[in-house]
Amino acid sequence: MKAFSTVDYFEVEELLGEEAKLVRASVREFVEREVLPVIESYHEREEFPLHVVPRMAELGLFGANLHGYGCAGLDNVSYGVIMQELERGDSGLRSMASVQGALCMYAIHAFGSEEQKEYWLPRMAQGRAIGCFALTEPDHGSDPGGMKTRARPAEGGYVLSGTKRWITNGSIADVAVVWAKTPDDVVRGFLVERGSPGFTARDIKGKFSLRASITSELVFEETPVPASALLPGAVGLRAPFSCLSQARYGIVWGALGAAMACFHTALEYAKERIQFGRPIASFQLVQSKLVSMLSEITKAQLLAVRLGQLKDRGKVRPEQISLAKRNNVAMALEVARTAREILGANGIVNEYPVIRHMMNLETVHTYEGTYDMHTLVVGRDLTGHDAFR
Ligand code: TGC
Ligand code: FAD
Repeated sequence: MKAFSTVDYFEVEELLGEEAKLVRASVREFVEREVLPVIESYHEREEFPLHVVPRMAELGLFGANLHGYGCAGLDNVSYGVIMQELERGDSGLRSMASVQGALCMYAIHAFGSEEQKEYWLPRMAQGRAIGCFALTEPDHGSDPGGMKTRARPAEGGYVLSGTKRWITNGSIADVAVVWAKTPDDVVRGFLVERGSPGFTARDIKGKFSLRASITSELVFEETPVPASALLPGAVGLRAPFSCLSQARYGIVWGALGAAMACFHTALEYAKERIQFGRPIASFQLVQSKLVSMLSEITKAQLLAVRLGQLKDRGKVRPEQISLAKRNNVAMALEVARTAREILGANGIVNEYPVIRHMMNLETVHTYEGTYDMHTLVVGRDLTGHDAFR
């Protein structure tokens, strides 16, 4: 039985275009052949499988919905399907691609100079350069507007000082998109290259979640950057937030991939596992869990496709992305926990992917805006009252 047909109860595939179907097949094959056989060992060692980057680039997965500069220029539904298939493998894999494309390449594409675009985008699309996106700080996570990192004008450019934390791809990145405030208190974006004086990256170890992903702390101690490092079009918090909208959109689909992997594993397990002389799939309580999982996945699939269609028409609002990110990640986490439960003791070992997805989704629930932040974003949109402060 094919995994996708198992988790396509409402024939959502019919709503995908031809491009998206082709993309799904090729990314699925890549993940099944090259990622699934090795991902548990990378997870165990707390390493990212760096060797898959050239293949991801060859498949056009970096910045796939961006146009020009060597990017694939796919529609947003196809882009979403890529994120879904990557996260069916591991959230860390999708994260790497999200940060590279939706955060870093998008920032350069949307706010960079022509020179910056021509230099970085083809390199990043080809996987010859890796990027990271440094917004969060040790004391400013949900509230990035309070950031302490500063960019002081100096001869020929700026001097950066401050610390960024929880930065995906941090220590493997060739370029960091760093958000800092200038003396007029305005947030600006800078492209800081690896090896810049006073710039160090240290990995955060001991994570129980997203272990097959690099997460780092970046320190800038009086780091000089040339004037050409400034992203000219990025002025104010709106700039990093619009990058977040791109990445959150990808997560809406990615979470579906993790949920599908868990559901599929639980269903197959329930059919095979015998207790009280019968497959556990024959018990009403187990069926009830499987049906609830399927029902939530199906609703989330329809939400993702509709969001993609709105994005393709240029009609999507950040608040709609917030609602979908909040919903689909919470759904995936619940599906993963229920799948874990159906697997009994086998649910806690790495012979099955469920516990890894479940732990990964704890991060996905928190990064790119926590569940509660997105509740408040939609709450503000509905009521007109800001409940953040
Ligand atoms: P607020 O006053 O709401 O907004 C400031 C300005 O930004 C505009 N804006 C947006 N624009 C585009 N897209 C969005 N999503 C936008 N959200 C806000 C807004 O219109 C305003 O523009 P202007 O021109 O009027 O100035 O700002 P606030 O300080 O009240 O913050 C609101 C809040 C809490 C929603 C925001 O700060 C927030 O989203 N917090 C969560 C932080 C977050 O998501 N961090 C993510 C870090 S990156 C990451 O986690 C990567 S994980 C790796 C991976 O993806 O795999
Ligand atoms: P806090 O902001 O301290 O929040 C703690 C709790 O308080 C949360 O439950 C939150 O919802 C709640 N809370 C906060 N404010 C309010 C309020 N006003 N009302 C109600 N509840 C509230 N960041 C980057 O910039 N780049 C990256 O590449 C990146 N990658 C990451 C990778 C991993 C593995 C992780 C774990 C994080 C990553 N992040 C990254 C950081 C991530 O975006 C932040 O962790 C997230 O925004 C939350 O910030 P925080 O952890 O400081 O939590």
